[in-house]
Amino acid sequence: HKRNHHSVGIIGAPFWKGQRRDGVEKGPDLIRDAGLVDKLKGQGCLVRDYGNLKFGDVPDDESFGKVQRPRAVGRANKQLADTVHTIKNDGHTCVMLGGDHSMAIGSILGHAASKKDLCVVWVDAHADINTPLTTPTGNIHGQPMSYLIKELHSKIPAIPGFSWIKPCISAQDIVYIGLRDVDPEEHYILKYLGIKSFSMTEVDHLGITRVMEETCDHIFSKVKRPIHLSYDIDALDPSVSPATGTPVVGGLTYREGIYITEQICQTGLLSALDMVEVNPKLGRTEAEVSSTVNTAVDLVLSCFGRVRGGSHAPDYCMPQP
Ligand code: HAR
Ligand code: MN
Ligand code: MN
Ligand code: MN
Repeated sequence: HKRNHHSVGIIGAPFWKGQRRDGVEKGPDLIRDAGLVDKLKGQGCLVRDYGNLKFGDVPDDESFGKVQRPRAVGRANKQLADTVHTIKNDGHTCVMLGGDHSMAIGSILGHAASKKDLCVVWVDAHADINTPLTTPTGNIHGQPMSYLIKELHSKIPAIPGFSWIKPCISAQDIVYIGLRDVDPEEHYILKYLGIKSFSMTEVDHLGITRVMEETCDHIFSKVKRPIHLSYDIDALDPSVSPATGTPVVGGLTYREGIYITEQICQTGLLSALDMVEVNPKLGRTEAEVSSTVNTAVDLVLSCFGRVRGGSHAPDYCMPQP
C-alpha cells in the first residue's frame, strides 16, 4: 500500500441565490462541522482549507426574462472561479462545498482555467442544462451546464453579470449519472448534442459497475484527462439524503453513490469535486439532516482514498507481546 498522496484544497461557497429555498448556504459549515478536514487528514491527505467565500449584496438585481438574480449569480461565480483557479495553481485537488448547483459554473470555469482538457462527470437527479430561454423555473441551479457547453453557445442570450463566462467544455466531454427528473427541453438538448447519460433506468439495467466502466471508457476514449466530478446530493435517494431542495424518489442507493466516488478515486485523475445542494433547513428531523450531511462527508472521503475494505498506514507495526 502506498501512502495516500492526495493534496486537497477546500473552498466553501455558501450561496443560495441560484434557487429559492432558504438554508442551502449552511452547507459548507455543516459539512465541515461533521469533521471533514480531520477525517481527510486521518486518511493521510494533506488538506488546506481556504475558508468560505463572502458574497456581497447585489442591489437592483432585476430578473432577466425568467432568469432570477443573474447579477448575484454571475458575481459569486466569478469569485469562485478565481479562487478555484488559485487552488488548482497551488497544486491541490479542489473541493467546492456548496451552496446550490449554480456554483458549478464558477467551479468548472476556474478549474478549466488551469486544466484545459478536463472532463465532467455530473451526478444528479437533474440535468441542470436548461438555457435561460428553456428554464421552466428561472432558477439558475437548473441551468449551469448550458453556459459551459461550447455547442450551446449560440443559444445563450447575453445575461447581466455573465459577460465574463465563456463556454469551456464540449458535449462529448460530459457524462451524467443518476438522472430521473429531466425537462422535455433538457431531454431534447441531451439527445441533440449526443451527451452520454446514465439515467436511473441505465443504472438499473447495467448496474453501477458497468455504468462506471462505461463512464471511464467514454471520458478516456482518446486520452487520460483530469476529471471534474460535480456531485449533487439529490442524486442519492431521499431516504439517504432527504435534506435537499428538490428531492426526487427513486435515486441512487448509498452504496451506488459511494461506488461512483470510489471508482473516480481509482482513476487517479480526480482534479476537482463539487459537493452541493445540502440544505439542513429541509430536513424534517435532526436524523434527516445528519444522514444527509454524513453522506456528503462520506462521498468526499471516498473521493480521496477511503475504502470500505479498510486500509492501514504503510509504516504500521503490530504490537509485540
Ligand atoms: N429542471 C428544473 C429547473 O430547471 C429543476 C432543477 C432542479 N434542481 C436541482 N438541480 N437541484 O440539480 O428548474
Ligand atoms: Mn444539480
Ligand atoms: Mn439535482
Ligand atoms: Mn489516488
